[in-house]
Amino acid sequence: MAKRALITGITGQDGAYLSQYLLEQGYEVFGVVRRSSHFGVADHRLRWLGVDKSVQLLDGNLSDLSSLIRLMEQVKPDEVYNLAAQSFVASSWQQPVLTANITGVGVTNVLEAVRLVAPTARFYQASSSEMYGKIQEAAQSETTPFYPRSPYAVAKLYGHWITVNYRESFGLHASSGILFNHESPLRGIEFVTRKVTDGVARIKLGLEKELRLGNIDAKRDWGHAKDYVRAMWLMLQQDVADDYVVATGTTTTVRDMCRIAFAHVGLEMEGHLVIDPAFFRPAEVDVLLGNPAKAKAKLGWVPEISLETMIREMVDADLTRLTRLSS
Ligand code: NDP
Ligand code: GDR
Repeated sequence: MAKRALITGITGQDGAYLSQYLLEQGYEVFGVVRRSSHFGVADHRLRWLGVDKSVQLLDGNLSDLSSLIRLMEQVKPDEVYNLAAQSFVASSWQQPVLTANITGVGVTNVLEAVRLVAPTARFYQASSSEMYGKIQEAAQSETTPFYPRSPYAVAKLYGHWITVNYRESFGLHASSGILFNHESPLRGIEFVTRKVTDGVARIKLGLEKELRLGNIDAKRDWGHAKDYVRAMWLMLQQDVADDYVVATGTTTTVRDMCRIAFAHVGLEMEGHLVIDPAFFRPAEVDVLLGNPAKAKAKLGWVPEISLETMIREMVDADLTRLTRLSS
């Protein structure tokens, strides 16, 4: 019998790549979709990967426990991946209570539904390197203390610890993946890599002249979403649930990431890049650098796609999209 996976956040970047990966492994894939007035738009990432017809989308919301209980009864999942969240750090200062409710307490709703209806299902929580915030160690591992710097990171920290707590309290097979930034052509346009690759493509095509960014001195450990969803799956295949850092072990400034994108289309960054204070954050995470040694040793996981390859793939995808739109 095919294994059954239930994914919250299936319409997001990771949800799309995880669906594709699980379908390749022979899973039946179910996804939670929140109701929107824009019918037929939510599954655009699944369509991009050509998997929209192969997954089953079901109505639910992380803030509605009864919807999650009903979904667990209906799907009877072997594995539950909780990827849904208000995931944009900058928005979390504008909507701190919603962020706490969905990104934080929403995790408890999913865990409660699992505990009450599907207690033998394996559970994955999408935790974040943002929890390290003002870093307490040069390279962050599973033992590095946390210091969150945004309402988003505070909410994620709650989600992380409630996952650990349900594992320890109720014996759930609940794992927390502390994933560092991961990107792809399916990344939301508001995140810096995609904003840059879309902006560079627009400048190349003569649609825009400048690209406006905030703090380009910030450093991130960027990987590819395709590599990172494999690590999520590997965590749930272990006999014992645990927490893992997933990262490349290399950190790069926003400035240098930007330079890769401009260079790919033969343009100089200088002359196009404008620093705009509107994009600075009330509190910044200056640098993140993950130590993925545990994931390598225990899961046999190593990233395969470099930052350079990924940024070039993203620029090419944006050039294709924009060319299609304007033709
Ligand atoms: P996205 O922002 O692309 O996707 C978020 C998903 O959550 C979307 O499917 C969205 O649905 C859904 N969602 C939001 N609110 C609700 C709600 N109330 N009920 C049900 N679903 C909801 O995020 P990513 O794919 O990039 O990230 C996946 C997860 O991993 C997130 O939890 C994120 O915080 C976390 N993470 C991401 C990292 C990254 O670098 N990408 C790194 C570390 C952690 P809709 O389509 O309707 O908006
Ligand atoms: P982040 O990603 O906050 O790390 O969260 P984002 O790409 O938004 O920012 C990365 C860094 O770039 C700086 N920056 C800008 N960011 C944006 N979005 N727009 C700009 O114009 C800009 N200019 C500079 C930011 O200040 C920051 O330092 C992502 C999300 O996916 C989270 O959900 C996830 O948990 C973490 O990664 C790990």
